[in-house]
Amino acid sequence: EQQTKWWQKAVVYQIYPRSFQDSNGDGVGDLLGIIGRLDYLQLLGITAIWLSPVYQSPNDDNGYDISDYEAIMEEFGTMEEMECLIVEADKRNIKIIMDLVVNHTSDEHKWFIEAKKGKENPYRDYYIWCDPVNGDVPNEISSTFSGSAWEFDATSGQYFLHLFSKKQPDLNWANTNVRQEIYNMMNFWLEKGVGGFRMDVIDLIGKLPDQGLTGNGPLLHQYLQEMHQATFGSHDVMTVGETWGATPEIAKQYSDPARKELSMVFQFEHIGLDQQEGKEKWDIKPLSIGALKRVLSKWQTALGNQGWNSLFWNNHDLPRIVSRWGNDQEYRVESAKMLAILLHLMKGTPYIYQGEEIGMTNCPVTSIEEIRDIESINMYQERLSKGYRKEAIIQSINAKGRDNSRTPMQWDDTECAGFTTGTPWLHVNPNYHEINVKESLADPQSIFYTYQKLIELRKEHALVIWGEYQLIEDTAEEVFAYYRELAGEKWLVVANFSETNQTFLLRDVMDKVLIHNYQTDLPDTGELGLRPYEAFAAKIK
Ligand code: TEU
Ligand code: CA
Repeated sequence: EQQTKWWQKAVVYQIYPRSFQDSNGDGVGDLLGIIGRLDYLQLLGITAIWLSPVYQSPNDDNGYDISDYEAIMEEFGTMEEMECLIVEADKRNIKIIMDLVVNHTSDEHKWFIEAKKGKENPYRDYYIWCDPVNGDVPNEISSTFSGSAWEFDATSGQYFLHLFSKKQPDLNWANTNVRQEIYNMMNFWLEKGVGGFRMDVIDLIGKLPDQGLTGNGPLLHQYLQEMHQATFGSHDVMTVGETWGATPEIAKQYSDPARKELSMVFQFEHIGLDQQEGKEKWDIKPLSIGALKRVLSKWQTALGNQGWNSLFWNNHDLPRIVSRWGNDQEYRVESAKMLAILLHLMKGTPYIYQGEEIGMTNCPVTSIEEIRDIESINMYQERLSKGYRKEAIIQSINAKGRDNSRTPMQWDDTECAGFTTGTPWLHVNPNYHEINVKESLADPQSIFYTYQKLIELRKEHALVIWGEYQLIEDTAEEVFAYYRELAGEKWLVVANFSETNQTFLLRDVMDKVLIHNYQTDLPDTGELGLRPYEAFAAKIK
């Protein structure tokens, strides 16, 4: 068992600050609100917080459009409060992982304000400019937020590139001044004692836009090795890259320790399994459990010791998993626990997104006026203009829209779920009366205590960190079962990933059941009847 890094044992909790806890009644979450909830996070047992961006921003993309990397967004609080959060978290053995958004800035960043002044401006080449081609956009690159990725700038008669919103111009990473400015900023945060960085769409920084190439450009890994050397390489910190297109081979390039790049990446292969081939995220198809088993098992074994896995179902861009692949009606508790047990006993660093630990659900809307997310709003306009029916578009947004995961954290059953005493920036999910932290802490059978137990098991057993993974192939399609083994100790994890009764033939003899999402005894061998979403882990003889 190699020398274990702290982030190989960590469990990371993602906070979307805007929606976590408001402390001053303006309806927007803030840093003081987070500080006030650190004891809750310590009770859960997490050891790191991935903090979505808190830097100065006009909030065109809710903070992923940064106008000053070294100042705190006014609505979130002050730099002193940020430093206090780092200190208070550290007292509870919780590290703060900052969200590094350096593929692009806000168009209100001083660099872009300068760059737009003209072609001769020293900051012009901090961004990516192109002359029109045949009086039109330079090429067909499109924005993730609909439409062309090229925006015309009348002052200079050129286009600038934005892979996201028009207010998120892409930085030109080929410019050494840009890279040096980013490294200086990263060192500013490292010197404040942050525990590392989550790197937003980091696979895009090597783009070659004139060749229409966006992800995995030829200089990408050279930039990351340079960044490692210039910043976090001399600190014991964690770095996780958001790399939508990563395969295991690509993931090894990012996370093989010998390459001195990143600690790990978020891969999204499992996340794409309910998306129709060659279509957009909005065009969904039923999930194949068999495909999910194959994909997650591949990632469990393909990295070997040349990289490290991240494990997640949720984040601030994804619909809530219990609504997406569980059952958020009659089996909400059982299916949320099943999803947690199945994922958290796999190999890799697990990430819990705020509210996942209490089984928060999607929040369907009936009209676009209820939606805040720029991605959904732009898609709505685009699909309307293409003749899609409004009901169909709203249905897509209710299934996959990002606001599903951004409704305020549900703390208790008082007004606005205890999130704010003011008017929340985004509606609170009306089911907060039944689904909230207060109710979860008072119920020994709640989803919260399943997450707490899983985190304990990870802290107590090296097998969860280092145990070899082996999928059990000959099971019913809907039954996802695997072994973990280390130094002669063997665990069995079994999950009925469906709302139908299933059976599972137990070839082993169970020694001790470690966690189970139903409150009845399990036979120690032979044919098991699995109830809807039934899941357990057991040590076997
Ligand atoms: O997301 C990258 C990204 O491509 C996602 O927007 C994803 O493609 C889409 O949302 C699927 O629903 C990162 C951040 O996580 C996201 O919040 C930002 O909007 C985006 O980059 C731009 O910074
Ligand atoms: Ca506030």
